[in-house]
Amino acid sequence: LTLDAVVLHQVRLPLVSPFTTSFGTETERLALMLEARTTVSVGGVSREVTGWGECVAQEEPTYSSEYVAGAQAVLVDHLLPRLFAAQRERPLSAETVGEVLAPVVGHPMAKAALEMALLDAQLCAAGTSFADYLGVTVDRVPSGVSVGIQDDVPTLLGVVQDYLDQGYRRIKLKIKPGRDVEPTRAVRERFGDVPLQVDANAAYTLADAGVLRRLDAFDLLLIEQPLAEDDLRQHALLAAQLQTPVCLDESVVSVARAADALALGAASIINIKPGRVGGYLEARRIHDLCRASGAAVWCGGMLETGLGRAANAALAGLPGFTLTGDISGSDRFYAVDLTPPVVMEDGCVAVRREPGLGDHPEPARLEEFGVGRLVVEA
Ligand code: OSB
Ligand code: MG
Repeated sequence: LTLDAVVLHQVRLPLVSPFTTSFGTETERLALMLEARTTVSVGGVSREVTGWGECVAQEEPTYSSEYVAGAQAVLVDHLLPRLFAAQRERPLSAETVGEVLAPVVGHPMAKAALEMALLDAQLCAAGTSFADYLGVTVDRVPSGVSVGIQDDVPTLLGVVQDYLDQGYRRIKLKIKPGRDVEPTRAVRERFGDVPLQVDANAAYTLADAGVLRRLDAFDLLLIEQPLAEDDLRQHALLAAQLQTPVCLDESVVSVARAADALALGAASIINIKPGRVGGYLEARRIHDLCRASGAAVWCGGMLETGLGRAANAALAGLPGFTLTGDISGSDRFYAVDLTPPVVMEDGCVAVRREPGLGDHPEPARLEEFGVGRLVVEA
């Protein structure tokens, strides 16, 4: 495949309701969408094929060190020039993008978006769906929902009730210090044995072990990322003090870090987010490692549009994804999406079988929500 140009589209999508985590409240998502214009030769015939990637960096560097403007800068100044130079030596493929970009340290979300766009182009050219590429055989995956921190407990109970009425199969509550034991207790008492887990987004320290131990009373599936991203050893110490299984999100940025986390006992479960680990291919490697090690994984989300959401649903069809993922419909975040919406039905999201990773953004939607557009030619 030859990369002829990449168009970086920035869009601002309003959220249907504010989303609050321990690191802040979002009312809209600034999304960076990559349009890769490529030339692919299939059976000796050259064709122009467009592939799309979604960068899951957020506007501010609060979930991780990446952020939209930084991701755009590293793409334009460092990643794209490396791909353009590499393809003068030999053809590019999604499977070799990782190697070409490896000399640039960090920036997994920016790298992931580029790999995704090339993989999408490759699969569209071949007429292959991402699910078929992965060897996924299931036709749908169970759908869990991540519930932001609410103003008060009655509001939280109303929001959870609404998601359960819609059919979501698992509830994840965002927590932070002071908004942890009581909201979790209230949801457990009101909704009985609903599958329930919590996500702290790194808001605690080991000194908070006493509070976190109180969550053991609520029979949670897991507690996600209680401590800071770098605190692998501290997570191991904490896990030894909790009955609730510890799951890592922010800490796991590669298959190597996943192996470290499992070996240290820092986590028994891993939340796999393709953007955080540098792409869908590294995500699959983490899945394979965990499956071989007997550690459960599930697919996380980053408020993706229908494009990234569909790709996540396909990934979550791999057999090691034994826990319900944050694969709610994209309509749970966006009243109007860039793509036709990904929908939850009967508690599941369908695995897409059309060519590529997901439906491409509609030009009219890009126009409507666009706040910036930059063309970078080879
Ligand atoms: O920690 O899983 C997280 C969204 C943004 C940043 C971090 C997280 C989340 C979510 C959203 O929980 C899950 C989703 O996209 O459905
Ligand atoms: Mg998380």
